[in-house]
Amino acid sequence: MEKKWWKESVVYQIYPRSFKDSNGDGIGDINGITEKLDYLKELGIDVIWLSPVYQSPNDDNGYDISDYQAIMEEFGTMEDFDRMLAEAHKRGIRIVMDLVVNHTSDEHAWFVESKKSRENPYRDYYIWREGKDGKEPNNWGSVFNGSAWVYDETTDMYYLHLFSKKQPDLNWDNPKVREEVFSMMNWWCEKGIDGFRMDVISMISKVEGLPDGKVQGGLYGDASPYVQNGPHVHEYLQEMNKEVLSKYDLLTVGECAGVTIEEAKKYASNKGTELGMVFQFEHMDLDQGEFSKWSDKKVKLTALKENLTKWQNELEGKAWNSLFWCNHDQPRVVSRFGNDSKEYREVSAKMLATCLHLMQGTPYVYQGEELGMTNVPFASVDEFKDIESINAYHEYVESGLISKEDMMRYLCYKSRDNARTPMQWNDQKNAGFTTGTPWIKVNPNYVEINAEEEVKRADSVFSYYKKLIALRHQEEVIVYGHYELLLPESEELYVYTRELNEEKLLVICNFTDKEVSYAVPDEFVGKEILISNYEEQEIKQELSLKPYEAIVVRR
Ligand code: TEU
Ligand code: CA
Repeated sequence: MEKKWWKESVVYQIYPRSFKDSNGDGIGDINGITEKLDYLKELGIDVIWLSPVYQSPNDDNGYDISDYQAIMEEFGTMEDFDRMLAEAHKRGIRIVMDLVVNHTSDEHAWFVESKKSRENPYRDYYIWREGKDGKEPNNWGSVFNGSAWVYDETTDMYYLHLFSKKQPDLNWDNPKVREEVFSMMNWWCEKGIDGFRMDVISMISKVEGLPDGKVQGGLYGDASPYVQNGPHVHEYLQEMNKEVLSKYDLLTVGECAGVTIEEAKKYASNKGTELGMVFQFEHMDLDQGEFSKWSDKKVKLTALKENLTKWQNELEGKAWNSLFWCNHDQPRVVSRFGNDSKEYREVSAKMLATCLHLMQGTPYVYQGEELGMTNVPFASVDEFKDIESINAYHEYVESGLISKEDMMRYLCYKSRDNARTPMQWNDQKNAGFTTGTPWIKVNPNYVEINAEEEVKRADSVFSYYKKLIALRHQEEVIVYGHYELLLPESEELYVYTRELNEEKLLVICNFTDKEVSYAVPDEFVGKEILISNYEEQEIKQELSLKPYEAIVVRR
């Protein structure tokens, strides 16, 4: 397998708004990140993925960009950015930027022009269509609820927005759009950034004719078959590779909603013609219900194993995996796949970390995950800030599809705001995130769960992540070894091996709050434990695993 620095790295995702506020306005900022670089150095990560810091009216917290070459005022200045980049590089930490180019903000100069007239030179930068019988051009719903079309009086036409109304989709079929995007990317690369995480990049090419979608559960048609992995997406990414990516040494990861194995092999092929790796979401969708993500269904371990194993096996030697449990769009993993009770929070957070970090691929840690941060006890809908959560609440409750009580329960379980409350730095006011009023409430459990306490304590979740990250840097088998699943039928244990040349590891994870016994394969009996989340026990033939116990054994 071809070696690459980004295959051997661990990435840490920062959601700047919620990371660290340096000036008391209640909003995290770039200088706050610079202040905390030593904390990240201590954790041992190699790369930061920075969620968007560009100028934005913040309809979707920075994922609606009005100027790609300016920094959001609330976050600081371009000088602050340059200093952060230099300080990170000084510590051997690389910085990957979020690239949001499926859409812009409606306040971007291109869209302001585009709206002016049908003849405007920027008109074809976006996707404008005539109405059909006085209604929207098709039945597509937006990801953030409601129709995916907005009627614009000025020119008596509709524009497409797969996300919010303030996020009009760019028309990638227009070569001028591609040229503008590539030149902006080159500008950032020349500045010295180390890569891109590409927002919904699988959605940039739409099927011609924009056909109606199937209506299921909700009120609108499903656009995904016509916008995900569309007809020209690989051609456009190959062009991007040629014009930008191939000229620098970058980490590139495409956020690919709806990506299949076959598609992933094209996006992230080892040949390096498009991207380095993709984020796939199948394992994040296994606990969906009748109303897609709005559900409190629990995932079945066999389903989770089957899915992750498929990705491990099928991409090996052909493309590269990214590994994640969390990001700014997902609830906290310890509350979702683990157990966030007082008794089991720490041990289950460590078990989940072991399970993911021992796989093949590049692991991503989302801010606060390394502390075992949990979901948030939101008390009412007014406490949510996230456009997706607020819109979904109104659409489902007002249409009577979901009761108020059920919807609140689903939001507390799945809302993106679970991941967006401030980073818990210490047990002081506002968890040490800000001296002012935080833009979103702080999880009250910061008094017990916070970085200051965990950095000092040898058996904390933080110290455990630190060990896992260091292990990956030491052991090639963890990066490149072949993965094989054992016990596929077990609903209790996730067991797999990793093998490279003479090296072989056995990873055993108990996903339950009960003791479970396990018959260890002969070759591992009596062998050395590499890492474990309990007091180390001798590896006997018949192992008894404690609740949420995780053990890695070396042959
Ligand atoms: O998310 C893409 C995406 O597909 C979302 O629908 C995601 O599945 C959803 O938020 C989960 O509830 C990206 C960004 O990560 C997200 O923060 C942005 O809001 C979105 O694109 C639009 O830019
Ligand atoms: Ca601030």
